[in-house]
Amino acid sequence: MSGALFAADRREVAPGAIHVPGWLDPTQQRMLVDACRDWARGPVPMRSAVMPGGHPMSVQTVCLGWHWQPYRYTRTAEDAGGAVVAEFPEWMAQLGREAVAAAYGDPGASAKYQPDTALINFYDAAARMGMHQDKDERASDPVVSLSIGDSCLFRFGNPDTRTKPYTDLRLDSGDLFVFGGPSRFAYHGVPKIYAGTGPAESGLASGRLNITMRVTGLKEAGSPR
Ligand code: MD3
Ligand code: FE
Repeated sequence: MSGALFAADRREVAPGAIHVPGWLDPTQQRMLVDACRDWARGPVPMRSAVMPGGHPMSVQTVCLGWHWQPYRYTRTAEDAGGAVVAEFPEWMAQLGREAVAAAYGDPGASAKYQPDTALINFYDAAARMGMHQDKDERASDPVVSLSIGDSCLFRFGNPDTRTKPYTDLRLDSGDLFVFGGPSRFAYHGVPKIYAGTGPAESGLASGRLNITMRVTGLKEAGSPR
């Protein structure tokens, strides 16, 4: 329920890492699925980003505001047809502020949260994401994560090593996770998708969608954005 401040059933998994199960209602989930389906078609089509070693990721990604490829952000998608990436919509920034409010219950932190990019990841039943840190951004503002569709095993680690200690938890359709403070640069990954567990009412027939909003801290000179 995105209108509420300081969600009642929030869980602090680690300092600054807050899980809010069932935060998005079914109507919001369906609206986001519909919007992501449009963005996946273009102007930059959803694709599997290719790692520097030449291996494509099993996850498929489309971006808003800034185009991410391992390991940098640009305005145009040189690795995916060359178009200028779709605008990061103000309604999504507002949803991000509501998410920060639900997680931290801090109106100040919520009001000043101005995400300028979203990475939209689609996982089929076989897709995985290995343990990694998100450090291509030039800002340390929180990352807001929204999960829709099939449930997954989410592995939340620590900022120092790719290995243990970590906390394994299940993320379900509608769940919110906010990663800020000391958790912003923690290692994390998605070792498994639980195929066929998503609710039909999300509008996603199969697979898992994850939307992460971020503050890049980037701005090119003379840009109107
Ligand atoms: C913790 N995505 O896009 S979301 C990613 O489910 C990514 O698609 C996963 O990791 C997914 O980079 C995990 C949870 C998440 C996202 C960003 C984080 C956790 C994070 C950044 C810092 C710490
Ligand atoms: Fe990540």
